[in-house]
Amino acid sequence: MSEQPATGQTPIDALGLPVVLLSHRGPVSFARSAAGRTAQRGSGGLVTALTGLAGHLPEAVWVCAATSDEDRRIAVEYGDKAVDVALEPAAHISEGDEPGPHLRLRLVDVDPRQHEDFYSVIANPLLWFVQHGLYGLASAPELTRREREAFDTGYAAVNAHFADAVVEQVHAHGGRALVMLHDYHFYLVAERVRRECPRALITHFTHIPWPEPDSWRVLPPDLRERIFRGMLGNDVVAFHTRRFARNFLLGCQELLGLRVDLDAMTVTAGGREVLARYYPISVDVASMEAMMGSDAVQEHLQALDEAFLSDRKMILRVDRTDPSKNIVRGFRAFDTMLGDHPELVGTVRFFALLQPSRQDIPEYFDYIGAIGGVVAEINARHGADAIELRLESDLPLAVAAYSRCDVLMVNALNDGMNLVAKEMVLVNSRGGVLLLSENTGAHEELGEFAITVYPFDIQQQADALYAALTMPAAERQDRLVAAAAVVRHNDVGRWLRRQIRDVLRLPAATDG
Ligand code: GDG
Repeated sequence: MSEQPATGQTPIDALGLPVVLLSHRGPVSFARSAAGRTAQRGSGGLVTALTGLAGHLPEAVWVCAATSDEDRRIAVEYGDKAVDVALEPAAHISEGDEPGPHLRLRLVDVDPRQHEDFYSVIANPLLWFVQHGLYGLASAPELTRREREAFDTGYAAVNAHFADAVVEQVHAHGGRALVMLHDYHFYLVAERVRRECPRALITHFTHIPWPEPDSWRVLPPDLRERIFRGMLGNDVVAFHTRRFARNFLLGCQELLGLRVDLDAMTVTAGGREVLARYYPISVDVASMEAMMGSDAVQEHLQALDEAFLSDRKMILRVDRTDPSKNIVRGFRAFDTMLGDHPELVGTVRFFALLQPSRQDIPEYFDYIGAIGGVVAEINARHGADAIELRLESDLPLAVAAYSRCDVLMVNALNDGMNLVAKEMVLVNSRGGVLLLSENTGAHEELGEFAITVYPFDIQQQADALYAALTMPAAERQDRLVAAAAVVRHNDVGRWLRRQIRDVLRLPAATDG
C-alpha cells in the first residue's frame, strides 16, 4: 500500500493538526554552570529517533519530565507554557527567530516522592519485569502494600499529572490535536486526556514487548485491568510487532472479556473501536552516517584497529546492563565456544560496551556484579584480554565498534525492537555477522540475514558464534548488504509516516 496520499504530499504534510508528544525522557536536559545555562541532548533510541522527526511535525510540543535542577527551575519559570529550544549549533533556549531546527518543550516537574514510586517501584521494576518475563516466579515478585500504594500514589498520580500537562497543550490549540503518547510509563494517560479533550486523536506507542495474557496474571486483576482500560482510552495502540499487537487484543479478550476482531485487529470498548497496530521502529540513517564520519568516531576506529590488529577478530556487544539483554549467558556461550574450539583462543576477542543502567534497582545492581564475575572467570581461563569489558557510556566508541566488528551478539531474552542490531548492519565495513535472538522485534525484519540465536540455549549460541566466525567472506557480505538495505528502506521516517497515515484514516480524523 502506498504511503503517499493522492496529492503527492507525505502523510506528515497532510496531517494539518498540531502534535503533542509525551515521553518520560525528553530531547534536552538543562544544567547550570559558571558559564550560565547549558543544555545537553538526550540519549537513547526513542529520544534520538523522535528529536530528528519532531522538527518536521506541525506545531509540535514535546511534554516530558524535568530531570535536572535546572529543568525544574525552567518548569517553574515557564509554568504551563512551552519553551522554544533551538537545537543547533548547541541546544539552547531560543529568544527569537533563529534559523535551524527548533523544538517546543513543556517540562513537567514531579514531586520527588511520587516520582520515586512511579519510576523506581512501578514502571522500571514491576512493569518492565512483567513485560520482559524477567521474574523467577518461585520467589518474585512479592507484591505488598508498598507496591499497591505506589501504583495509586505514584504511577496513577504521576500519569494524571502528565495527562493534565498534555491537556493544557491540547486546549492551547483549541482542543483539537494529535496526541502521541510513549511507552510503559504512561499507560493511564489516554483515558484522562480523552475525557478532557474529546476532539483529540490519541495514539500510544509501547517500545517494549507486550506479552501474552497469562504473563499479566502476575499482577492482580484490579491492577492489570486498570492498565488495559487505560490503554483503551487511545484511538490507536501501537507496538513494534504484529505479535505484540495481537497479544494486546488477546489480553483484552481474556482478561477483560471484551469483543476483539483479530482480522481487523480491533477491540470494542465502551462503544468505541480501538485499533491495535504495529510499526517497527528504526534508526535515522542520515544521522547515523553523519556520526560515522565524525572525528570522534574516526579516532576510536584508529584505536580499535591497533588493539585488534588485522588478524584478530572482534565479537561485539553494545547494551545497557539490563538483565533482559542476557549478557551473562552471552559470555558463557563465548567460553563454551573457546572450550570447543581451542584453536581460536588468542585469535578472537569479545569487546563488551555496557552502559550501567538503573543502579537503584537491586536486580540491576547485582547484575553488574554477575557480569564482572563471569568476565574474570573466563579471562582467567582463556587469557587476560579474551573479554574486554567497558562499563561506560560512549556512543562514538559504540559506533566505531559497530563498524569494526566481525560479529555482533544480540541474544536478548526479550526486546521490543533492538536498535543496536539495526545500527551495526548500517555502518559495518567488515562483513559483520549479526547473531540475533528470536525474541527481539528486529528478528521479524532481519532474522533471515542473521544467525538466529535462542537466548536460553548456551550451546546453540556457542555454535552460532563459531558459525559466524568461520562463515565464508562472500556470504557474510551478502547477508550484511541485504540487512542494511532493509534498514535503509524501513527507516525511522517511515515508522512515523505509517503511523500518521493510519491516524488520517480514522473516522474521527475527519469529524473535526
Ligand atoms: C528500548 C527498547 C527498543 C549505544 N551505546 C551507547 C548508546 N547507545 C544507543 C544505541 C541505541 C540505543 O542506545 C539502545 O537502543 P536499544 O533499542 O538497543 O535498547 P533499549 O535502550 O533497551 O531501548 C528497545 C528501543 O527502546 C526503541 O523503541 O528498540 O527494544 O528496550 O540507539 O546506539 N547511547 C549512549 N551511550 C552509549 O554508550 N548515550
